[in-house]
Amino acid sequence: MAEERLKIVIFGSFNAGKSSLIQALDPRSRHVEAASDEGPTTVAFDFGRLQVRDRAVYLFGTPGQERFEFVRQILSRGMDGAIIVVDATTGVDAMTRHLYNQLKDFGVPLAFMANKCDRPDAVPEAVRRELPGEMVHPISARNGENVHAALDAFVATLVAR
Ligand SMILES: Nc1nc2c(ncn2[C@@H]2O[C@H](COP(=O)(O)OP(=O)(O)OP(=O)(O)O)[C@@H](O)[C@H]2O)c(=O)[nH]1
Ligand SMILES: [Mg+2]
Repeated sequence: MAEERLKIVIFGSFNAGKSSLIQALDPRSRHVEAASDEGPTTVAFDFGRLQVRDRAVYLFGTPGQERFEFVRQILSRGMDGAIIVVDATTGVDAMTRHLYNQLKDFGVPLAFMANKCDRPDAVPEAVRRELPGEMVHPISARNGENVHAALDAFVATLVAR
């Protein structure tokens, strides 16, 4: 029997922690980055792979910078689900809203990850309040806390469809 595959694309503002999340989920993941004033930034995409609930999950991380809209569009083709990473120390910003609106129009299953919850100034409850009715999982891509459980919960909703 052919193994079922799931393509999940990771979106979010510049610096939210998309690449770090994929790194935490798949330590062997690959990342195409360039130097910027704020450290390495994704200019093409991140790619990771892992097994979740008997599914081969393919993770594609997008660049957060606005000018890479065309890359996000290419990576979005054929996706089964989308994750929006939000920096829980800065909250839901204009870029996050823009991505959210686009993905809602697209009609793809969606979950949010409130990232950087290892930091004392992270406020995941504020992120959740700003996104009524949406799945919001608090995580830390840095120390890996809750990343697998959050992805597992999202994949469960995709499989149940
Ligand atoms: N404290 C803390 N820092 C984090 C966490 N996740 C990411 N960071 C830091 O945030 C910065 C950005 O992380 P990236 O994973 O590169 O973010 P990105 O969303 O891929 O960024 P772009 O590709 O440029 O849009 C880096 O300095 C990371 O070390 C986290 O869970 N906790
Ligand atoms: Mg990145």
